[in-house]
Amino acid sequence: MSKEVVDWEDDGEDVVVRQFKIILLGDGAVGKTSIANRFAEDKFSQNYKQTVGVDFFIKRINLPRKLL
Ligand SMILES: Nc1nc2c(ncn2[C@@H]2O[C@H](COP(=O)(O)OP(=O)(O)OP(=O)(O)O)[C@@H](O)[C@H]2O)c(=O)[nH]1
Ligand SMILES: [Mg+2]
Repeated sequence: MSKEVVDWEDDGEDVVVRQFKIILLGDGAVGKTSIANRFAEDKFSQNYKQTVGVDFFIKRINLPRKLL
């Protein structure tokens, strides 16, 4: 799912903001939290802590306009 809004940088240049929501589903202990944590925060832990319910991660990526 993608939502598009126009935002403005401090320097007055307008930027396009696209929001994507990605849902990871799967069997327990297969690495869903780990891959999300690596992507969003570039972290990894060998300790297994079961996710109860759902968990949320947010990642913001700046791309040059020509890639949008
Ligand atoms: N060696 C190795 N271990 C991994 C990798 N990905 C995850 N693990 C380990 O596998 C275990 C389970 O990882 P999680 O990311 O918590 O798994 P999950 O799918 O979120 O599990 P639930 O929340 O119970 O559904 C943890 O101990 C992680 O450290 C990987 O790529 N390599
Ligand atoms: Mg998990």
